[in-house]
Amino acid sequence: MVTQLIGSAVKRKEDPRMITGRGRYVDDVQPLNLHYVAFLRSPHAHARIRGIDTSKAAALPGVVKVYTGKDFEGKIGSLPCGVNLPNSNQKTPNHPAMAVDRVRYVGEIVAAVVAKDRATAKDALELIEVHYEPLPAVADARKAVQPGAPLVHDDIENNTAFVWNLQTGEVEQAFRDAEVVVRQELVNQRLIPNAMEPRAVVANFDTASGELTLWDTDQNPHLIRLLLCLITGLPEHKVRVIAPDVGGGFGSKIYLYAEQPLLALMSKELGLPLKWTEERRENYVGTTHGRDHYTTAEMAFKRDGTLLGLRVETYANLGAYLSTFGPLIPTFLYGPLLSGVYKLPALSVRTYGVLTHTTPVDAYRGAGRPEACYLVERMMDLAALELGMDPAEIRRKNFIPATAFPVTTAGTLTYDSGNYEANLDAALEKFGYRSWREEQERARAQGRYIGIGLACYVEACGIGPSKAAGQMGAGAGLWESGVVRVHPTGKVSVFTGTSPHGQGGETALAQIAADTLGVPFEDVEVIHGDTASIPFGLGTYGSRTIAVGGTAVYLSCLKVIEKGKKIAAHLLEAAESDIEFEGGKFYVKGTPEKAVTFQGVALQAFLAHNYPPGLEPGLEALTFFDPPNLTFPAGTYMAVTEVDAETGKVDLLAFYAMDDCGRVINPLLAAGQVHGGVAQGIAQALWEEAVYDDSAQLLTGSMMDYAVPKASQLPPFVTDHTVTPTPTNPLGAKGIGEAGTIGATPAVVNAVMDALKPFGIRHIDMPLKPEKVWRAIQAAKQAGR
Ligand code: MCN
Repeated sequence: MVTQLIGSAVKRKEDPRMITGRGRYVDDVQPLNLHYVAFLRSPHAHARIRGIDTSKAAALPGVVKVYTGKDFEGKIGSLPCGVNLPNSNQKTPNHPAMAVDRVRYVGEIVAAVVAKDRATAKDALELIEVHYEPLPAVADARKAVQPGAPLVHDDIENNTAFVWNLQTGEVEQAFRDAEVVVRQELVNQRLIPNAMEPRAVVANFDTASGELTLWDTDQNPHLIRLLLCLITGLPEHKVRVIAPDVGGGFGSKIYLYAEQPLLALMSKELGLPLKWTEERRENYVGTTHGRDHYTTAEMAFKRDGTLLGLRVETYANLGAYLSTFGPLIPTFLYGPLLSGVYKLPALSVRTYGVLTHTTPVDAYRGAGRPEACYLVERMMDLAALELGMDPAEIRRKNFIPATAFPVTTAGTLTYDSGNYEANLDAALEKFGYRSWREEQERARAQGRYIGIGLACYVEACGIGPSKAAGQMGAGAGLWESGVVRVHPTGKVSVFTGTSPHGQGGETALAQIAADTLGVPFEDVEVIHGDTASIPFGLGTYGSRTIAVGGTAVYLSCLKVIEKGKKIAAHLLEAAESDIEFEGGKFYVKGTPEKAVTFQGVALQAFLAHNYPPGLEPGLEALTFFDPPNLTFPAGTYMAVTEVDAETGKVDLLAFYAMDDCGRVINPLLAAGQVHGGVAQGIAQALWEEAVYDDSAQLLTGSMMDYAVPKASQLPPFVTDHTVTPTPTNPLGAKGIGEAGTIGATPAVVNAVMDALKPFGIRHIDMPLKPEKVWRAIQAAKQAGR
């Protein structure tokens, strides 16, 4: 029986429990005698703490203890930044889990209350008296580097945590040779990840055994355990971290935050199980943000549209402290991707990593790659405008040809495989590019402003290899573990070090295992997210579950089959070299009726009665897979927008995505990933932005002010894919989890700018809210355009 599960649109295994309300999230964990924690957070962006009086709060009935930063001095080390960028003069400020004498952003923790219930803990917060001496603050990265700007950390001059450079090819020469130079300042605004489930922690220290169990809504439980132990001294082998069902993360749940070590140590000291669940307003200030770049870009061309060079300078706002992977995002995950899908001969990138009095910034879906793609794809459209070329044709002219792969780009990455022209052709055909252009002409004749925007993205994901992490100065491996445990009845448990939190990994990994072992899909269960049951793993981010974790599972399946062949050869009285395996059966080559089922072999592996001499019983395999390279998915996206010239309102008429993530494991889930990502990418283009005022107060601190998109604002998406397998892993699969966020944003902005072309408007920074668009139209009209 060949099941052909790989490539099938199998429905998600996890859905029945999720959609019937039986998922189990951290907030559902209720150990006996559970107590609750509430955190007091700074209302000031920058202030000295002159004193904290906790006496009234401590006296409130039901309060167990009130903690301040002094209680943890010497007990919790600096919250870790896991990156030390080479050759960047990086300065990593001390990051206390709880502020002691100074606060540096609104939302920083200054005290904690432990109480018998949530309401009492919250009431007690209001009784804590903090004497703050407010200090000047700065929220904008460009202002923060100016002389005289308030310093976030006294010893970090100009608030500059690092300066990172990448230079390849003869950039200056490229600009001297240029016939046309396109120059643009671009804002890639700050975004706030909005996972459906906010962060939550339950810590339970068992005073008898000395073991700590930490339920944590995260994307990488082993890494959280490692970092937690490194800064608290808790012994790693006596700490169990469990990420049960996790309701989304989009990158924001990768990091070790203050709350995990604080709850761990408070639970240990009090001998009580403790729970903290973030409220949405806390989430807006206490959980990392994403993006926040100010960039100047210059692109050099010949008049025929040939790309000669790109020069980029970016001020990346990192917030008040360097988050766990913060420095990686605007550097190694950004600069190298600025080659895009193009033959770029010369590239120069300089990133200033800037500290400000704002919530720390780290990876948000796409993490550096959306910023790169937005820049490259906006610049290509601006060049097309300047050169009078069709946006599709200027891209086609500069594509890296399919014959060039593997190819090392000006971004110094070696792209594994790609066929960008075939993808563009398939896209233009499927999207009806030509007929939309005709529709645009008709609409213009009627005074309507329709715009068509293209973006051809490439990204780097399937993150490993570990060696690359080392070269980037990141203190983490990037391999993945996968265990395939066959039970005596032939049922299979798969243990993965990845930690899905919405992607459908339980289903996709089961498809890989079931297909490879030839067992029914229902016979495979995927287990993840518990350090006590799975081998060390690195988790889910960088769209790596399938390419890295899936490969580890696949290779373990092959090991199981290899051992199975030895057992089958013995049972069938044949030479091992004569045993074939297909469709769940071991058989003798040329004699398919001489066969034993996978289940029969599994049973013998455990009975070991009639068994090859010298062979260990049992049927289980473990693989740690460290990929030789990243994978480089690519694709063409197209948005069609209509701008109401009277109000500036943008309507999205259509959205199309043609992805190439190599071999697709589950087209339903892959399309789901694209849908979610596209919604987020569109939202950045049109609606979402975190806004700070001049005193570094977050003005968009709740869902009332921060425009998370609604389904009703989005058109139906048309998705399809081309297939260019990667040689990086035996599945041929690249990642798809972030593609939508990467390609959608420039496609939409390009579409709006195309609609505004008759007004002579070149560029408006995101988000393209009606007021901004209206103002640009008014200004253009007044200028007589
Ligand atoms: N898939 C496939 N074929 C491929 C690749 C992937 O069928 N060649 C499908 C699989 O079903 C797999 C899913 O797509 O389960 C995603 O796989 P992959 O691209 O390997 O990405 P990851 O599972 O590693 O997910 C990480 C990625 C990232 S980095 C963010 S951020 C993100 C995202 O996925 N956050 C998400 N998708 C999210 N989806 C939800 N619902 N919630 C989040 O927080």
